[in-house]
Amino acid sequence: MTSLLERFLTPSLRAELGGLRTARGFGLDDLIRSGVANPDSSVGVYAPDAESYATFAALLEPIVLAHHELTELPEVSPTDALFEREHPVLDGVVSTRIRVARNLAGHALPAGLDRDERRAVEAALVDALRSLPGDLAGTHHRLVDLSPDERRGLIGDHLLFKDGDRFLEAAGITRDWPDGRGIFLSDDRRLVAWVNEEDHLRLISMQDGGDLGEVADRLGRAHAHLAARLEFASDPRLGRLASCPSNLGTGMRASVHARPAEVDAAVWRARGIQVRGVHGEHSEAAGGVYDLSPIRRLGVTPDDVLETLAAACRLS
Ligand code: ADP
Ligand code: CIR
Repeated sequence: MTSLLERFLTPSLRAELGGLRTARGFGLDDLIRSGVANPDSSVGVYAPDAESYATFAALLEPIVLAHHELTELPEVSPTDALFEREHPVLDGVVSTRIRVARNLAGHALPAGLDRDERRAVEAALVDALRSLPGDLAGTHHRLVDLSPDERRGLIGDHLLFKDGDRFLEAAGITRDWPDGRGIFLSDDRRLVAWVNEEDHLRLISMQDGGDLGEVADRLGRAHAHLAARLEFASDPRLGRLASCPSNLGTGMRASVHARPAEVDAAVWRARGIQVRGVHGEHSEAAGGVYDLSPIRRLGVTPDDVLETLAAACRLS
């Protein structure tokens, strides 16, 4: 499989972009480190700052359009309220999860953070997370304070990000690991926030079973609370800005763990659905359980993402 980086970075484009720098000093080499080190990448680039999307648009726009299967960039107006429509209970589903990727305006993206700026991002996020009310309230755990056993347990329970991701590592996103990283868990463990993994914030709502409406409602309430206290980076055509072009737009990955009759990834891809293993991206299925999620996150609304997921579940 050819990465989108390899497909679009022609020798002439490399020459054209080679001398450019963002105001923070990031150049083409900083964007493409991961795809160069990992030729099996599907995308192959991570933006080190928001400005990269403008400075290196000649490379990143074709990648964005191809990934989200668009012919032109849409006008988007991200809202703090995520959902307006009702969503159903999905049958035959093991568990349901929706996450959004968010980054704070005015800071470098994770590939471009140094230790001090990463700690500043962490402090702002933890402050806002600690103010979540009611059923959303919980505890923040700094990664440095979790023992190897505690980390393994949380990863096994699908709550915590894994470490040692070679794609993130090559991009420089794991620099100074585990400093400045952490996980916020609500008391019932159904609202989760990842701090300074691939993005400044991954806000996650998840629970066993298929109650998509309840998972969406929880995420919507948490997102509105945080968006009232933090400024998330966004762009009129790219939506919410993220490290990876696959997460622009809504920044939303809505997934189910399920046992689909159809397990051919190419068939699902043609239906706009990505199949992942049971421990997330680049993992394997176990016991016939797969992770199914809509691929498009840009040029669609959060409600559209959930409706695509619900339609896929009816097919599986
Ligand atoms: P992300 O969704 O944040 O892009 P991953 O694909 O690495 O990242 O998944 C992160 C974790 O979330 C993994 O442990 C994965 O098993 C878990 N996960 C994803 N979808 C579900 C789901 N529907 N139910 C339970 N766990 C899930
Ligand atoms: C890659 O390019 O394969 C990795 N950097 C991961 C890309 C994100 N994956 C995805 O499909 N959303």
